[in-house]
Amino acid sequence: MARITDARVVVSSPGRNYVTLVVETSDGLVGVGDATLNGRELAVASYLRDHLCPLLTGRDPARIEDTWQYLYKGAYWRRGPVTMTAIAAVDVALWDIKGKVAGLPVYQLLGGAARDGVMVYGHADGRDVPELLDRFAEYLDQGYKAVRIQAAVPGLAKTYGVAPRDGLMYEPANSNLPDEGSWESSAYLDFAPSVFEAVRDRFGFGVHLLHDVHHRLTPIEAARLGKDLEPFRPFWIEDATPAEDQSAFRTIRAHTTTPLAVGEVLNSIWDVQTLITERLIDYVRTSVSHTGGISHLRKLYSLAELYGVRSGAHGAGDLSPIAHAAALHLDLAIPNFGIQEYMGHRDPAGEVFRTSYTFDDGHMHPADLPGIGVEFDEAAAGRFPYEPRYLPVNRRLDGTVHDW
Ligand code: GCO
Ligand code: MG
Repeated sequence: MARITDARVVVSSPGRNYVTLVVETSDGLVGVGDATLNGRELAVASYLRDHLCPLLTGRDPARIEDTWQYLYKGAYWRRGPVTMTAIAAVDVALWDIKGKVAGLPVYQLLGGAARDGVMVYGHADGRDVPELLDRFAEYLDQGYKAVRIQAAVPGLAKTYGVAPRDGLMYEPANSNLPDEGSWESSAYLDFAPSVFEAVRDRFGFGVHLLHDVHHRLTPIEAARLGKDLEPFRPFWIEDATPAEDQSAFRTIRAHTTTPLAVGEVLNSIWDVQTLITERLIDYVRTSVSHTGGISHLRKLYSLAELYGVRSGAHGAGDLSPIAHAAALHLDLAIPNFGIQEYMGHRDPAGEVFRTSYTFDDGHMHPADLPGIGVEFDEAAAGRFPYEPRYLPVNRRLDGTVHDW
């Protein structure tokens, strides 16, 4: 029987910070997992390094479920982003190893492909509506069938989801103190429908439109937004209210047929149990990296399947290419797949993470290499040392801290 001989954590910053777990076995195989929790990276790195890695050495890498239960129940302390991201990294690394032992891509171990490819959505943003329309057209040219649309709200200095200038990411992380966004729900609510209207007027109804509210509205405000957007038939509105308040979705649901998505900040099946079993949402956004790995997310998706809720996994660029590959394997295999977010990764991430997944006509495929299909170049990672970064905080115009 093979044994785990080493488990180590690599924190690097090829373009942005990533935490990577590397697991080695006595038969010479290497598995990798993503443990990146944007803005709180070192907490997970420590959880792994100081608490989980010492428990992994000597274990049988084939026993994925046993290891998951051992780490989860053995901690005594339950759930939470740090714990669930750390366990996820171990879980994905062990699935990677199992695939390499079997000589099969992970999606084959999960039951095989349930579809030919995984529909992904990209991000179009604009400092005004004309700029958004231009960027939207670029996504259509690339073959995307679904695009998220975000435009700067007039009167607000900075809007979530919109890069402040060319070449910057829309969440300009600061190394000293967090950047500060600005917000006023009334201005946003008056403006948002006109963005959808402009996109539908120009591009018609043959493409899916998504939109992220990023936790900013009250339930009744979210209900109003949902109603106002109905004529433009959004694929979903995401995180309309702060995600941790599951019962808020009862109010939204009672007023609108606009599909609802939530869950990227949630970390376990128990965090979304009410949302799913009361059919309060249409898409669940939990990700492989932040929700305990393939083993746990697969159970969550099975629960969702019973209630007609589909997957719509978080796939922002702060999840590493390992996370994206793992997501594609699961997306391909589950019956209730909905859509997968794909923001992509900027160079030099490609020097550190050699991926094999493919994009064609708006759909992705994890490719057929054994395991997860991402090679992690540790030496290259060493050239990009960790840089402390914070996500922005958000304030209303009167200075009150608001959800970012
Ligand atoms: C999304 C997101 C993200 C988050 C980011 C935080 O893609 O839907 O909301 O971009 O803001 O992942 O780290
Ligand atoms: Mg989001």
